[in-house]
Amino acid sequence: MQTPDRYWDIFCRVVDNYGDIGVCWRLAQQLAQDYALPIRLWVDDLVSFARIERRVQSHVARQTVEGITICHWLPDQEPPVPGEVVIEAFACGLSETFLHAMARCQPPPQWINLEYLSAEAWVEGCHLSQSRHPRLPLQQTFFFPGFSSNTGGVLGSDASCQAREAFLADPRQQADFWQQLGLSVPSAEELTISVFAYEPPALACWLQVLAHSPQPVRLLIPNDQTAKMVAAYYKQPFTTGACLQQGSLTLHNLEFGNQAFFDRLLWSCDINIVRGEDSFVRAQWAAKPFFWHIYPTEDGAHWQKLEAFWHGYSAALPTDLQQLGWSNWHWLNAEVVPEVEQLAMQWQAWLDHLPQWQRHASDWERQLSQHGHLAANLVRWVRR
Ligand code: TRH
Repeated sequence: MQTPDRYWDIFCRVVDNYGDIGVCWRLAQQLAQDYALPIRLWVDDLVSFARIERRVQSHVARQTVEGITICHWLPDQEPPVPGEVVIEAFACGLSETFLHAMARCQPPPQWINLEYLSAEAWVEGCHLSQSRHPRLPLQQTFFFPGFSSNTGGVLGSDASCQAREAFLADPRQQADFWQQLGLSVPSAEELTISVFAYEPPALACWLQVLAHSPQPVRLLIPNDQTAKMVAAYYKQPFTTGACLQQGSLTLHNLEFGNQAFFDRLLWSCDINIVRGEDSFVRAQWAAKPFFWHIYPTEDGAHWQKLEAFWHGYSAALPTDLQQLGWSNWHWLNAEVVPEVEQLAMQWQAWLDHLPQWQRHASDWERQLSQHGHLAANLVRWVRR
């Protein structure tokens, strides 16, 4: 028998992209900063991590950033003595060796499986459900983020909302941000849209629509999959820092920054296109109109997830706006590309209601915090 270490261990396996580490890093920081908890974050892919957090060195096996111990998680290289709380993110799978080490602890660590965020109804029934290990004296608890009081809530913090308010109230901070990007402050008539998506089949069609827009449009595209599509469409290089222009449309390729940079990008734009899980949540906290390009799954199950969220998100809107909003979320996610004329009409109809979308985004942001933040809910449950 051994006593568990004082740490909270978070295990993260990067499946692809940045969503898994994005969620784990935000959670780790919040637990460390707001609750003074000693956090060890185990990540199997430090290269991806370093892309969204510059202070992380991808070749260093153990390092400390923001007071958090970051360890390169290699097969069978887990801590010999587990921490008092073990958070397994997205069922990433703990090794047999580590599970046995957990089973030797007295008391055994609180083993929490942090699941993916979904607005689907079944989540409420599964949140905080428990499962016994088939052989070892261990029990895991499934912690489901979600959008109701019967779920774990979403990751967010009062401090970040206050930072957003301060940023939006301060033209100097905003000007500094645009300067950091090497860009001018957008003019009043210009529409700024951040585009952090995957590879939407309708992208080229939408770019054509925007190029003929009656007002100037500025797209800010982090250097990832969508940027590659842009390069292919225009048959021109579109790497970090590059700028392309067509008609009313200007496209800028942005270098990745850390999560605080990404938040400021969302706060600075009139409209945001986001994807995955963490960027999707941050767009909601940005309180700006947004489109969700959901992570597509082969079995098409992502449509249910998308519809479930849209259903809740749009519930307070009049029916005509619900339909208009959904039709625009739909083309972004659809495999079938619409006709340019059709998309132009749909898009313009949506834009004509921009003030309503903006009000709605602000209302939703206020509503979001009512279910408690995920980190707070997690800590409360562990200390129950
Ligand atoms: O990058 P994502 O789309 O990835 C994930 C994974 O693919 C995962 O397998 C899948 O299940 C999941 O999506 C749903 O996820 P997301 O949420 O968009 O995460 C991106 C993270 O990158 C987020 O934390 C914000 C961060 N980021 C920065 O920190 N700086 C940047 O400049 C940019 C563009 C993003």
